[in-house]
Amino acid sequence: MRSLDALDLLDVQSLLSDEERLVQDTVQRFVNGKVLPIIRECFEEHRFPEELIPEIASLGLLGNTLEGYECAGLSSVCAGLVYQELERGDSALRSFVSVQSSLAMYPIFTFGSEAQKERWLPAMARGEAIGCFGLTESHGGSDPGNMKTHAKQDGDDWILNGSKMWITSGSIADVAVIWAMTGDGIRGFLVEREMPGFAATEIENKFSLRASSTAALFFDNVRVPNHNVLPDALGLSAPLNCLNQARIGIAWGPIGSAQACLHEVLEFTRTREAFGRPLNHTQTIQLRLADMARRISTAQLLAVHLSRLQDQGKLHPTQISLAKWNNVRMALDIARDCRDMLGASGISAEYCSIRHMLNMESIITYEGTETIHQLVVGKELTGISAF
Ligand code: TGC
Ligand code: FAD
Repeated sequence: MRSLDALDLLDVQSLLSDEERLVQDTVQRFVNGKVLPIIRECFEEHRFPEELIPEIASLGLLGNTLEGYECAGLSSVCAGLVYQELERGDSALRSFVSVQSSLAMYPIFTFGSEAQKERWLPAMARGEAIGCFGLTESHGGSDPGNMKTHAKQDGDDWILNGSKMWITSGSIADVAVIWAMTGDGIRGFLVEREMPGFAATEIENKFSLRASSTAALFFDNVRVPNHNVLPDALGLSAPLNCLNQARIGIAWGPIGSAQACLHEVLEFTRTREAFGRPLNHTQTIQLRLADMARRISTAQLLAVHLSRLQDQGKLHPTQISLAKWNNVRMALDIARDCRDMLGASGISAEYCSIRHMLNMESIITYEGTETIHQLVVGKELTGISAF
């Protein structure tokens, strides 16, 4: 009997088109050749590998699903496979591409004026301009409708005051998509790096996503011209719409992390001996490995189905919440279990499981915590908002 691929027991590969496999193979080669050799050092040094941006851009990964403006126009499944492969390397790479594509370029593409699109999108697709997305504030990210950052019109300009916290790519961004309360409701502002009164401070000493840049942003009477306001974004639904895009990527990415951990622990338990036999000869170890394969396989099927629905224009936000919750929980549990199965070695950065485990502690929190997504599903089932 033929043997199955341990990282794809249900042969999800067979559900992919030739184009989808080509995209996956291309990013897989990039991650193997350029990311894996340096990522441990980046994590230890608390450094985002900015030197990879030109190649990420040349592969067409920035603004990957957008049409025109030098973007690749990929399907949702292709984009998902991109995120899966990047996160197999490290969540920091997926985070960077996800923020640039879904949270900075997407709102400009969807809510921006033609002049804003022409100015920013081609440069962002080429990786020559970096973007970030500022929604969360320090007093609480789960309830963004309660934001304090505000903007007031002053002639042809807006005066922006407030702050944002935990902003991926915040300190390397040329343009920040900032969501602020106005007299009419929440609006999106394109705040440029050099605007007087705008400051970004890198958040140091993170134990998670150490290879990612995360910043606090401050706005002290920043004068933003009216032509930098996103004309078609009004209300909380605009940033939440962007989050839908990014959360689909997060349903895919952690599959890559979980596969990396399982791959590592399969090799370790094959060669590590205890009580006179390799670990993988014991029932408990096999049971744990089998459970990982079960959970990865169901997450893969879920992700493919979710993206096919999106490509058909049939995806509902609650379905995205269910998938983000399920797939991140899957990867966090698997990374923690792999860390344990590696014994003491598992606490060393020589093995990737602890890095993925620590990263997953951010992924389960950002883009809506696990609890928020559970409550979204609860609301769908009961009709009652229990936030
Ligand atoms: P609620 O009253 O339910 O809704 C307000 C308006 O928004 C609409 N809406 C949505 N629209 C699009 N997509 C969705 N998923 C939507 N959910 C709701 C809704 O229809 C309504 O529209 P309208 O026209 O009637 O005004 O809002 P609520 O205040 O009760 O909050 C709902 C809740 C809790 C689900 C929402 O606030 C939420 O998702 N909270 C979590 C916040 C979050 O995810 N923040 C992420 C920040 S960005 C980030 O983490 C990036 S990490 C990036 C990386 O490094 O990869
Ligand atoms: P809180 O909202 O204060 O929640 C604290 C706890 O309370 C959580 O366990 C939560 O689930 C729980 N809770 C909240 N409400 C309820 C309720 N009603 N019922 C029960 N429990 C509840 N944000 C951006 O805008 N842009 C970014 O680029 C970005 N990047 C990030 C990068 C990293 C590495 C991290 C860690 C975060 C990032 N975030 C970003 C912020 C992220 O979106 C928020 O951390 C997240 O939304 C949760 O907000 P909070 O941390 O303020 O937690």
